[in-house]
Amino acid sequence: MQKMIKIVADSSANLETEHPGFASVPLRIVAGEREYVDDAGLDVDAMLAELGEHKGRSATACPGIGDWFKAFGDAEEVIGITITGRLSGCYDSAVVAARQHMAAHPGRRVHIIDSLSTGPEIELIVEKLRELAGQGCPFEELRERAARYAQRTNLCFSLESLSNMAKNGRVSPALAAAAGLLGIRIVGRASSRGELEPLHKSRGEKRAIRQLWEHMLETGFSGGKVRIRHTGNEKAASKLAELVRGSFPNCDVRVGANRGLCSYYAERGGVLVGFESA
Ligand code: X90
Repeated sequence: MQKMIKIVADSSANLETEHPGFASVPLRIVAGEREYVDDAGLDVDAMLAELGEHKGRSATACPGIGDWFKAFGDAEEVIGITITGRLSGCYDSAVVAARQHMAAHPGRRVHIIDSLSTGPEIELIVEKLRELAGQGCPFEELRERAARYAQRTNLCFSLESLSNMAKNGRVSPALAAAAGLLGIRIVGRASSRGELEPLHKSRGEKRAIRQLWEHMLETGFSGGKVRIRHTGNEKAASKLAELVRGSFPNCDVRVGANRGLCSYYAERGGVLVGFESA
């Protein structure tokens, strides 16, 4: 029997449910004495409510090397994928863990992919990895095909607040100030270098959703898969899904909620969209 390649992703992928061939590696959100582990046990709504009350600083922490070892387990072959290394130490810690793991277990193979993105774009790549691994695709080929697929996946978003991004040095205070204006949403995308790239300052949610949809079409969306993840904004997420289905009735589009890490940074109202382009 062909051995199964294990797929591992950090919790920014919003895929907290583990399966035999898949493990999620949690990031942490820290606010004063409180620490929230972004795993299946996290109550995201309660976390957001508590963070809303919290007056002091808050921050996030990427997984340690030991967390990655745990996720690799005793699999012979592992492909891991992380949030963009431009904004997080996740990729670096995964690479160190992979190197040590292979040194300790000769014959085993671990490859780590930097998604240069987060959330629902990673979700799409994980779906592809699982599909190919399930078909028995060999390790080297899986690496190559995943890299090729990732060239036609994209992430765009609409954010009502960038205050946690700015407080943790991940975007400029000037951009965060613009996002903080009443009714303004920052519509943007993950750049090819894996950074937050603002595209529009949209007035009102309706316009923001329109701009997301236009951006998708301009980027070459033509009815491929779409994964929409929101933080407390099912309404906007569903509206966008309707727009997509209006033009592509048979499109594979799914709407879901962000887990802890994405919710912390996307904040209430935030919508993240992963989509395939041609
Ligand atoms: O290592 C850590 O502590 C985690 C830091 C993560 C920082 C970025 C999180 C982004 C979450 C926000 C909007 C999308 C931005 C896309 C940029 C590639 C989602």
